[in-house]
Amino acid sequence: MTNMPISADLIAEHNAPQIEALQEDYDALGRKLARGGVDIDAIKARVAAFSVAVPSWGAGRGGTRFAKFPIPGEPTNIHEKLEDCAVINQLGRRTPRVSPHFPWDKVSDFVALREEAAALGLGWDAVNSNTFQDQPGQAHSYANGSLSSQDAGARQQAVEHNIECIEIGRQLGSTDLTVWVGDGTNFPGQQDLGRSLDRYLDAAAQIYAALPDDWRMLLEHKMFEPAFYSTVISDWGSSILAAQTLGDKCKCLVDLGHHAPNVNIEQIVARLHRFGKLGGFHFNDSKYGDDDLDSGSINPHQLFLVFNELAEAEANPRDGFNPSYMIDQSHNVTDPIESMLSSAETITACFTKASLVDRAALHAAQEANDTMMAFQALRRAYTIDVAPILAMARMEAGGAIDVLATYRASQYRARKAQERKAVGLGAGIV
Ligand code: LRH
Ligand code: MN
Ligand code: MN
Repeated sequence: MTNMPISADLIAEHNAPQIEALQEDYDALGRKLARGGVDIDAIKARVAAFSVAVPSWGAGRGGTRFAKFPIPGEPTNIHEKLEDCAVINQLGRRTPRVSPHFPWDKVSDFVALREEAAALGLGWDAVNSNTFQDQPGQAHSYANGSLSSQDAGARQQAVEHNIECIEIGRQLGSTDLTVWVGDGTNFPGQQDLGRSLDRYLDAAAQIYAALPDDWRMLLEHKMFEPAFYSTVISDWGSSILAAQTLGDKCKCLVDLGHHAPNVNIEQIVARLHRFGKLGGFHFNDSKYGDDDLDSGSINPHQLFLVFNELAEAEANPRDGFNPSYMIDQSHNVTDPIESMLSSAETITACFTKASLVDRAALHAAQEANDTMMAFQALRRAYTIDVAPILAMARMEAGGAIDVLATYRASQYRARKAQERKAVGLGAGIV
């Protein structure tokens, strides 16, 4: 790959003075892990094989419904977003796929876009449909819902959009369609709670029928927003019932921010897996609602516990356990590249710590009802600083030991500020 946005020489130059210290830290951690019977190189190999997708929309500054504060050099189209995603993957090495959102990503030639991404070392993850906004010139409004709307025309339009997303995904090389609808109500009595779900299921079945054999349909639940009284697919219960109704290729996607505060998300993960319906994740963190804060910035322990359930699930697979991982954050006050570099590192750290849990000790303590030792089995892994494993895996794959320092030294954003046109002001997450 010749036209990569960050020069390999710059990365190597920044790594050089840090390699000796990294090797020392790696060896010291290796000796500590070996005392517990763990081979650090085997863990590093797991890390090297781990990946999480980045969303195309995450490359831009998010903003809130009150305001958006763009930064100079922010990407203005899917091509510039891809370039930024390539930077994240070049430096961090854990994010080789991009998840697109339609019609937010304006594209004229999908085959050419696939090639453009491949030339940047990127592939494509789940395609996200959008029936929660009206687009200019659209025949039917989603003001009263999309897949669950009383308006048969709006439902049909939403079905057709999703089928079009599948067709786009086929051209890009994706195999998952993620469906999140904002459908719901703001007033008691506004819609019949049962019949709106019936309509959703009928419409979703038409999308399901259009799925290629090797594709999955991922249903993303969300408790509230934009609807504030009831939401059609509000929780994992509605999601798993819908997925079971639709068929084997339909699975549930867990966005960490889409639950009530303090909900036990790791238990939801275990439940979905138990019934073969765990399809994927949108990683982010939250303090109050769907805040879309950076992964692990508020509650990294919860993220670790989620990965602990995933490690259990991996050891006890059901129905082709293969969850898709994606970051879904809104970067309002940081450079999105820096946030996603940092988040990918946090997510990978939690994955790594979960890999270090002594499962035999955990299970033995659970069997003996030894609560404290069961907890300690988790705690021992959680408190290990896995940074040297992550950095070594990155460096060996051509990435940066210190991703943020190397990114800043590259002056990438400043260079883009010279080349790219300015983003307009305004509200909204697009
Ligand atoms: C909804 C959501 C969903 C959308 C994205 C932009 O809150 O999490 O995944 O597609 O935000
Ligand atoms: Mn999401
Ligand atoms: Mn969300």
